[in-house]
Amino acid sequence: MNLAEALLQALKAHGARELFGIPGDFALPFFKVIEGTGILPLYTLSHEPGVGFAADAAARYRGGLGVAVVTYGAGAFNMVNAVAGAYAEKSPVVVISGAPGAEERRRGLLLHHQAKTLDSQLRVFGEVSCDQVVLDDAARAPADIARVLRRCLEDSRPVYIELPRDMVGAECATVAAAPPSPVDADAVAACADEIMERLGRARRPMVMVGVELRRYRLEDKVTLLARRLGLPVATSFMGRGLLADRHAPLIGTYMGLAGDAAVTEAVEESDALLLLGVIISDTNFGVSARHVDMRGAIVAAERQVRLGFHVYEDVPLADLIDALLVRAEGRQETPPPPRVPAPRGLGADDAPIEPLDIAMAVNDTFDAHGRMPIAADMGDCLFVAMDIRHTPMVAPGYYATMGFGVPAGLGLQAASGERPLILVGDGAFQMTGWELGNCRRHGWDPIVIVFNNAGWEMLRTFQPDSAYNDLERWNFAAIAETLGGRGRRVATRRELGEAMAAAVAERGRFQVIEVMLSRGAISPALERFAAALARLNRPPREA
Ligand code: S1T
Ligand code: MG
Repeated sequence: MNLAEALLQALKAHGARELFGIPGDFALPFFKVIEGTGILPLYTLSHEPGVGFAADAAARYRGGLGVAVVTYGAGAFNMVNAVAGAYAEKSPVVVISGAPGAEERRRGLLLHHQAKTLDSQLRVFGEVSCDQVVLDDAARAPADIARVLRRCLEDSRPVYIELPRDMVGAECATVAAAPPSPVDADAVAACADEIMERLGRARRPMVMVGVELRRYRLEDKVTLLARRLGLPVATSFMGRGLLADRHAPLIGTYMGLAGDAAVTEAVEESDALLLLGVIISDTNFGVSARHVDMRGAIVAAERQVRLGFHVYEDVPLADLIDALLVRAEGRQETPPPPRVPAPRGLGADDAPIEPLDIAMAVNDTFDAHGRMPIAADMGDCLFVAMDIRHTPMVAPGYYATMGFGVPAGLGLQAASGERPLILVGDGAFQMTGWELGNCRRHGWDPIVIVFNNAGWEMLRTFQPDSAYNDLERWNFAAIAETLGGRGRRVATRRELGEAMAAAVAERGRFQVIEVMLSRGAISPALERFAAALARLNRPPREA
């Protein structure tokens, strides 16, 4: 077997189910093997940021490997931002880049696509990945590949594989999966005992869940654990969409001053807040009404558990959850509380559309036709998503990059086979919305709601008096038609409801519903978020 086939077989054996990529001359030999062997299906897109976002979304949705394959230099550097977002938000993306061969490296010429040195790219990706390897030795390659793929899955972070083009055909042994990293069973037991003791004597214990639950496929187990322990559960802002489909005792999403007051009170007044797989970030905790006391919390993430002033190392979240389940064995499961109903019943009238109307239209559609997985971009569309019924969702809730939404929705459909709903602002659509032009050849048909408020509205909430936040009103509905989809511009609530029904009814073509919003119209959630930030960032009053 050659090295390229060994790598592809290893990716498949570790759970990868597709590749996203754009070829280039340094990667052509590898792409030829991809096409010739058919070991994994290849979806090419138009621009490498989209390749990275699609691979990231596939990884998040599956709780397993997403794979992005690009050429050296111009291709790989184009994708750094998407991989940085995957790193920040703990998404297990495998980046594979073609590269110059040994002979051409020695020739002493500056090579095309080269930046500062031939190793610059490896150094740059070292900053957005948890492990890296250059496959320049066929004898070492199987062990190197096994090592980085294990790290990718165990750390749930991107890894970087550089594949020199003269190594693709090198004879290579099959990749044997590396054994799981050692776990300190005694530490797991001691930690679980201490947590149970802490929860047992607390007045208001509760759980907050974050993205690691999806990454390590722990949603069912945590639902069972919360029910056995009788603990209410909130998701972090980034964890929105977690525990959807499950009968978890879910009380909502924590957004501090910007969120539901009852959820905020429950989280911030808890005297034993168990954080499972939550990223301790400013977007998850930055707008806390009262600073959440992390010292008093139990923070289980990144293969360690912090309790008060001490840390248990080498305690993977999955092992901890299993140990806690054993200790909660036999307890009477508490039924989930009644769900806070999401806003529904959009009026069929000629009133102009407000952002919250979009959530109502989506909830009505989900009620009538079933839920869809959601890919949301950065902007007010992400805040509107907080008022949409709980459903699996991928969004850049912490790293907060624009451009994620459309390619991520395509990655969702490739990975899940389900028709996704994409929420995207006009500014973000201008960045990567064009990837919709690839839907027809890949058989994708997402429904895309474009929030056209003719501006970078979220920035306007931070800096209202800047004119540069105004954008021209592009005609995204017309653009959709030219890209092979169906486009509808809607300005009233009646038109929005009708467009949603028509979009759901047509399969086989992507649907763009361009919602005309007035400048300055923002969702209640974004309004609260901006007000909270302003309040928290207000300079301390002079004494
Ligand atoms: N560039 C990229 C790649 N990501 C970003 N997050 C930004 C710039 C900064 C930024 C925001 S929100 C925002 C920008 C430019 C405006 C988004 O405009 P649009 O997509 O139309 O959505 P909406 O009008 O609903 O705001 C965040 C704060 O960093
Ligand atoms: Mg906008």
